[in-house]
Parts: sequence; C-alpha cells; structure tokens
Amino acid sequence: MVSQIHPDVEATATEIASMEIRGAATIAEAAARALRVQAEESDADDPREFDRELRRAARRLLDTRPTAVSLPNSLRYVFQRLAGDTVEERRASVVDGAREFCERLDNAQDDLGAIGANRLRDGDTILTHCHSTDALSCVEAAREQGKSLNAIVKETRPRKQGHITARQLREMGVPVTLIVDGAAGRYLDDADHVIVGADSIAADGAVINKIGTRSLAVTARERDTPIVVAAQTIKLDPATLSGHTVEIEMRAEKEVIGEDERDSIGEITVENPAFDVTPPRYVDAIVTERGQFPPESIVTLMRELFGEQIRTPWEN
Ligand code: RI2
Repeated sequence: MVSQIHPDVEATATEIASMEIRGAATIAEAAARALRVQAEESDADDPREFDRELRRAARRLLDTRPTAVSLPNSLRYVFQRLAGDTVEERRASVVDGAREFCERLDNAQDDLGAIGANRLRDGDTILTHCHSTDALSCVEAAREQGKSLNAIVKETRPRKQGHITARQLREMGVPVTLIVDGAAGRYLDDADHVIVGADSIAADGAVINKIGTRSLAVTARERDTPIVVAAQTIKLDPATLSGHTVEIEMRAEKEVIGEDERDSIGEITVENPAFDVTPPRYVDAIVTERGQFPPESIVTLMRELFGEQIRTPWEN
C-alpha cells in the first residue's frame, strides 16, 4: 500500500514554499498542524503504515524552505511524542504532541515579549527589518506596559515584508516611518534599538535572518546602536552543534526583477538569497523565552535543550 500524503499537508507545503505562510514561528505552527491532520485523517490500518505516512508528510513539509530551523524543530517535537502500540494510540500521541507544541509556541512568544519589552524605554525609537512576530511581541508587551514607542521600518526588498510590520505597528498605536532599505544608515542615528527576528541561530551565536540583516547590524555596531534579536528557542539550530552549516535559501529571480525589465537590460545574472548570516560580534543580545543571552553563550542553552544527539525521525 502506498502511503498517502493528506491534501492539507500538500496545501500547507505549497503555501510555505510560496510564502503565503511565512515567518519562522508561523511556519513551525503550520507544520505541526499539518502533521496533526495527517494523523487524524489517516486510514492506515497498522502502526507501521501509519508511521510511514507521517514520515512522508514530514519530508514533504521539509522539502519547502531550507533555512528556518523552526520547521524541522517543530516536526521533531511531534515525532518525539509519537508512542503507542496501536494506530489509535499513535494517532492520539501525534494530536496531543502537535497541540502541545502550538500552545508552547504561543506561550514562548508571550514570555519572550515580556523579556524583550524590558529593554525598551518609554519614548524609544526602534528600527526594524522584515517582519518578525517574535520581535513584534516585544513591542506589543512594551505597549501594554504603557510605553510610547516610535518605529523606523525598513521596507525589506524584494518581498516588502516591512509593510506587514508597518501595518501591525500601526495597529499597536506606534507611529511608523517607512524607509527604503538603503536609507537605514541615515536613520540609525535616530534609533535607540535595532530589533529583528531570526530564522535560525547557529551554535556560535551567528544569526541567520532576512537578507540585509548583516549590513544593518554592521552599520548599527559602527553607530553604537544596540542590535537585539528576538528569537524563541525553536530558532536554535541543533545541527550546528556538530559542525553543520545552515543552508541559505535562494529564491526565484522574478521576485527581484520582472522578465520584461530584465530583458530590456541585456544579459545579466540575477541572484536572490533570502537570508544572510550576521556574526555574533555584531549582535548585542538574543532574547528568548528563557531569558536574554549574549550570542556567544547561546550554545549552553542549545545543549541543554537539544543535547548532542540530533534525531531526524522522518528519515527512517
Ligand atoms: P518570526 C522571516 O523570514 C524573517 O526573516 C523574520 O525575521 C523571521 O522569519 C522570523 O519570523 P521569511 O519567512 O518567527 O519572511 O519571528 O522569509 O515571525
């Protein structure tokens, strides 16, 4: 019997790849929910077949975007709870595991926000890059504490996720100045904090985030503007403990330039890396739900949470 991938898993995978579902935490939540649907709707009649289906579904989800480690971390969390001798027991364990994962995700973001908010003072101006729910959670918590904030929001080419950030900040009552990416240097003197999210964090404290984060961090360091990375612990990449590097996703050329415009220029190469790597020396703090860490010490938390043995149960 060929194991079936549920249409909802297919749809989730397609939406992650096309970025209708995007942002590391949102991707993690969608993947856990998709695995839950796969388990709930499975008509496998023996546990081995059930497990085979789950593994296929997990591989389909993983085969979408390579950089955000929250995706494999969410699947790993659910697989670690897979238990029982019958299909029904194994189904229930996946449903519970996925539900627990989503609850923890929400709580982690709230806890992280409360910690990050402590860094922000009444009247401060933040400068943002891309759109990060973890970073915005810090702003939301600060607003709930009654602090008034201003924001300078980088547009974030090529997909302009800065527009999502601008809209959500306005909903929180934060005045927003939208700028093109190249203007960041000029506006850094007006900012008290640069605050960004992360897609992955390596064992050495390097931060993998939306392309443009590195140059922003380097310029911010030169101006002594602190750069804060808001990242739940599901952004910690356990594979980097054993020397693996994080793959940087290369996306379609058409996100950068339309075909007609490209043709009118002549023979050119277009590249569209979605992320870059900011070395730890340019980062002041990584704010997680477990507290705030200097990037160089994040490895301690990583070992505590993941150990040295990194499992990939979907490969069996
Ligand atoms: P949260 C996004 O990537 C951005 O790089 C953002 O900083 C990061 O995910 C984390 O987002 P993309 O999916 O988990 O837009 O904080 O390529 O929401």
